[in-house]
Amino acid sequence: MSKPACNRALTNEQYHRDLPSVLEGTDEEVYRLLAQEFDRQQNTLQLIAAENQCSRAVLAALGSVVQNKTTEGFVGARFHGGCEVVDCLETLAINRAREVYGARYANVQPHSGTGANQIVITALLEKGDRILSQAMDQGGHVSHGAPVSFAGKFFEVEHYSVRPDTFLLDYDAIREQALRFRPRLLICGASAYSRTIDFARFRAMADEVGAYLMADISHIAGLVAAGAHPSPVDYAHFTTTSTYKPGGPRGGLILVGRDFDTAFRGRSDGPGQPAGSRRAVPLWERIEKNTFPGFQGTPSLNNVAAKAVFFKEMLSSEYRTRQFGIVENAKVLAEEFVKMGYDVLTGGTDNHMFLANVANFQPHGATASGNRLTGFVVQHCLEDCGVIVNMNRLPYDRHNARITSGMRLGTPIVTKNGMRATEMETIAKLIDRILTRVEVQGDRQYRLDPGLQCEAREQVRDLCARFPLR
Ligand code: DSN
Repeated sequence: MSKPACNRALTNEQYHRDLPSVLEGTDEEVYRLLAQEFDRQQNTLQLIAAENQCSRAVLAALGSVVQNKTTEGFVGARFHGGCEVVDCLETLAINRAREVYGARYANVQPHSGTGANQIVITALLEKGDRILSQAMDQGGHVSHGAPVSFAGKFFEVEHYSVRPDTFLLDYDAIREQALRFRPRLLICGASAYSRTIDFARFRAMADEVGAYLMADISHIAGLVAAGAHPSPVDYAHFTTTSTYKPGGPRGGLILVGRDFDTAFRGRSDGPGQPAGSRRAVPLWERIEKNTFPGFQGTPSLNNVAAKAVFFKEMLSSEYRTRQFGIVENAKVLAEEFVKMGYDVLTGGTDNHMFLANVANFQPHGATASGNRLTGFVVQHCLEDCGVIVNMNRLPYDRHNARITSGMRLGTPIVTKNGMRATEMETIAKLIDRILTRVEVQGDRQYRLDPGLQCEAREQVRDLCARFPLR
């Protein structure tokens, strides 16, 4: 009888080495698609404000055997054995996140920014409670209670808007709305708003109406960490963010500052409740219980490991300096568009992104058909030329979300790859050259000269070759 084969155990180094080749040998189709996506990212200009580019160290942490580990609960109170290593990883991630944001409490388990918001919302509210948040088409986020979202279905939601003349948040009007509507949760934070958010004013409103304040800083989380945007951590009861938007792995994060041990007040904890009838639960504990078992099962522990790596990067001077570079680049890009006659909302930006109303753009002598540009046409004709942006519905937009009048541009990735003011000027001129020559034939139809398309693609490829993925 032959002896059973006894394979020699690999070291960690050997096991994880050459993972792409292992994939190629196992599944060539997926391997090829991943390689194509690498080429796409390397050879086209990434200007989507919500996107960023994580480091190779973060990628390495994502692609490790930590992904195999299952457990529920939190460090020190797990429901499975074998957690001694992942406990250390999660503790490291928590401590680093707290240091990055000066927070008293950090929860690194949410699977996404939207998940982090849902955890906070359902930890605080009972069915039918009221939420006041910025409308999605006014720059807010779908997870803040848009009718199509989870929160929009189970809670009573009112939205606040930006001013129709300036497109700025009108804090006095929001306060009046809060006084009338009496929300139990006030949400601030945006995905398409280019100006500084006054978190202190939002907290004052929340206190005045007895609401909790949640600040979703996903888009500006890197800027906040570096001090390039004021921090909400000690103003909001809860600060949430996705971790990929500031440049880390996919995932979410919940932070609590000075309110971390404030006692939770339920809807039924008002007058009439017998004194001492309930144990006062601090806010952090409420969040933790609602993360597990309330909302999630096993955290993605490889993402938790990658978050730890990313939070260490966020503490570096290279990361912090880059956040100011992102803002500087966005300002230069916006100014170039203003100079060329584009309708940039609010006239510019304080952060990493800006919006332009392309329907108001009058190309010099182009668009022979007289049709107006739409966000859809802009996104697609730029993509034909290797420039990746997204159409965005603008406040008071006459188009729906699948057409839009807006173009949203952001600078996190081009800045990460080393581009500066000169390149922002080049990018602005390139986009303008395409948009002045595209022939708009309808809200979704256009014709682009193939010669121009080739030239533009060549220029983009050259630019990207000089500033490769880092
Ligand atoms: N929040 C979306 C955006 O801003 O594009 C992506 O998650």
